[in-house]
Amino acid sequence: MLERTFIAVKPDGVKRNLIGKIISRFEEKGYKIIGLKMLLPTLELAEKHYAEHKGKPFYPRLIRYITSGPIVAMVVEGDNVIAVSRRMMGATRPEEAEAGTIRFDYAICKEFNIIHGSDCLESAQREISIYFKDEELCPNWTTTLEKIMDDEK
Ligand code: IDP
Ligand code: MG
Repeated sequence: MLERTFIAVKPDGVKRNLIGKIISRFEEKGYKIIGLKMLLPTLELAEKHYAEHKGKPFYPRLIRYITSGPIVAMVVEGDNVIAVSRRMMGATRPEEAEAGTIRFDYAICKEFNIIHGSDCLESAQREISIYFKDEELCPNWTTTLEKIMDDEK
């Protein structure tokens, strides 16, 4: 099913100069980036994004972390992109992430784990609408992979 998901390179990923490498993983897979921007999350934005974690012991540190520097926010589109991008990211705790995943390759601690990705359709829609206005998205272009798949139909 064609889906959209919200992906962000977190402040530690930006500070470690990994923006390009992380964006590349999604481009190389064949997904289509239809929204992209760098921003410094405000406290209000961070609290909205991570509302589900409010009250948990790590919540104050999580909010401090995500507002500690710019993030690179993306909307990525593709077949089953929500579940597959979670697999590409790897488990929250990098030591549990499969070898070859983004978190396995670039992170060593569960707190500073480089990347965020929506975990289900509802979160994806909610998170995309927190970070992007509709008019900021550019869905109307065709990737080479989409063209190849179309031509083969
Ligand atoms: P996810 O990012 O894999 O979806 P969540 O459980 O939704 O993981 O947690 C959101 C973020 O909060 C994590 O990516 C990580 O940065 C941070 N986090 C999660 N659990 C802990 C913890 O136990 N201690 C510190 N930070 C945590
Ligand atoms: Mg999560």
